[in-house]
Amino acid sequence: MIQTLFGEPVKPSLFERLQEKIAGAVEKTRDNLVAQVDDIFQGKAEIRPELLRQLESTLISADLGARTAAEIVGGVRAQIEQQRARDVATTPEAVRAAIKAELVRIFDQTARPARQEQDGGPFVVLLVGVNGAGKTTSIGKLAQRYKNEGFSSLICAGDTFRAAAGEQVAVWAQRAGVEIVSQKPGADPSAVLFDALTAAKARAINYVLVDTAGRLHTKTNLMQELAKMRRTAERLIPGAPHEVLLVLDATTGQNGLQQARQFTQAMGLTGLIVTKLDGTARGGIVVAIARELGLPVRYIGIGERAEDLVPFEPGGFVDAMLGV
Ligand SMILES: Nc1nc2c(ncn2[C@@H]2O[C@H](COP(=O)(O)OP(=O)(O)OP(=O)(O)O)[C@@H](O)[C@H]2O)c(=O)[nH]1
Ligand SMILES: [Mg+2]
Repeated sequence: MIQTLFGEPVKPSLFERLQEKIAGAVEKTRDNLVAQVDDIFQGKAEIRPELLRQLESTLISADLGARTAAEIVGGVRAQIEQQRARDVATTPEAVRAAIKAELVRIFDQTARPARQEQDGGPFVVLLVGVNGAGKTTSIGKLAQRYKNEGFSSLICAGDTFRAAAGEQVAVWAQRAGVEIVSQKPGADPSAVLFDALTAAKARAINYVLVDTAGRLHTKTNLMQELAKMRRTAERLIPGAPHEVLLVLDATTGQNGLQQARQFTQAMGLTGLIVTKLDGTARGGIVVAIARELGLPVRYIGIGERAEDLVPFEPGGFVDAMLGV
């Protein structure tokens, strides 16, 4: 915490508190990565090719993926060469700074503002993903976030498949104090969505948050069900769904990439929510996914409480991951 001249602690700003939370969540990734990077380069007068090969393996073990790791190492190599041309010795800190610059560049390439044109109707956010990824929890957290920001939202209980899903999302809705539209178990999710959008339009609600049942990306009929929900939204509200976010569990590592590809094909994803970054040493997956899919990460999940879904900010995330 920052101290003033007279020794009174200054309250950390919202940004600082957020940064602390993110740093706490990616601690394992950071400890692994930083220790290994320092180990590779510490006390080495010359950065020889085998050191860069070791760096590449380290990045791959943090789940950045082979292609992303190779790209980052390429960027680092170029920076080292530039320094050598200027007769500057390369320190482990400089290598870390070079890695950071590469990571931020990768995220910047995927940056894309959320669609805003709404024609006065609600902003519709659809969450999709495999079973247990964190969709329902993220819906609840988003409802709470929008509420805190002074927006109204309505939850569409679009998971009519899993028996307890409706109750689970209702608990979140109640906690956040937002409305929920649901039907009986087994109902057509598109029908629930139709009701939810009609209600939201009539009541001039700002956000409709649509929960969906978890599904394997390989199940064609279930992917078609999602496509139908998408068409329902399109028909009722111009420009909807404004966001189709794939919810990915960070702990599934590279497997998440394959899921993401299939969901992208079926659903025209606009972005990602990466959950369960707390307690995994595989935080690098966020970079790999953004890089491979060219999709922006909108939010990251760093715990199970309502406030544990935070907007993704590349610079802050990379700082937290590399401990700079
Ligand atoms: N630690 C941690 N747990 C999370 C996070 N997000 C979700 N969870 C937990 O993951 C579990 C599954 O979350 P759900 O939100 O039910 O997942 P879902 O995608 O809706 O699952 P299905 O509806 O079965 O497909 C719950 O126990 C959540 O509390 C996170 O960011 N961190
Ligand atoms: Mg769910």
